[in-house]
Amino acid sequence: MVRSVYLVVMGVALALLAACQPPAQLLVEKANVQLSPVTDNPSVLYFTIRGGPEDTVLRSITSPSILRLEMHETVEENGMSMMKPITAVAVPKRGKVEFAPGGKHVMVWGVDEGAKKAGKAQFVFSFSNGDKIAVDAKLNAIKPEDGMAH
Ligand SMILES: [Cu+2]
Repeated sequence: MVRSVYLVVMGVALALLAACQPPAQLLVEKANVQLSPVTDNPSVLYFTIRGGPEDTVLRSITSPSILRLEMHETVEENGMSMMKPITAVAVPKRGKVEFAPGGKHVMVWGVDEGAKKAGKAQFVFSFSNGDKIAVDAKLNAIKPEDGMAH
């Protein structure tokens, strides 16, 4: 009797574990823009992509609030850190692709004033499987004094 109750409890626990597996759904999260304190200097967009049930490729990013966007990757070459434009980024199924400081990032030129006032801008991510994902990115102002720590 005790043993069969134990087995039932185990069965329920396993079923719950299986149910807790997040469904594989392509999504973009943690989108945020670090606004340059200098008007003419580019700002930077960072985010994380969660892979869906199939492999896909990030093809482009657009925004109605941004004049120009460019995907970049920071790479080491001959001991020097430099940025290279990239045009497509593979997103493996159930994988995770991070655009983060020191790696892949999106250069952002010309954030419109309305978006700056609202503190957010919408970006649309287009993938090779036809998915288009719109997300609001928070615009974070970098104070000039943060860049001059003395
Ligand atoms: Cu760059």
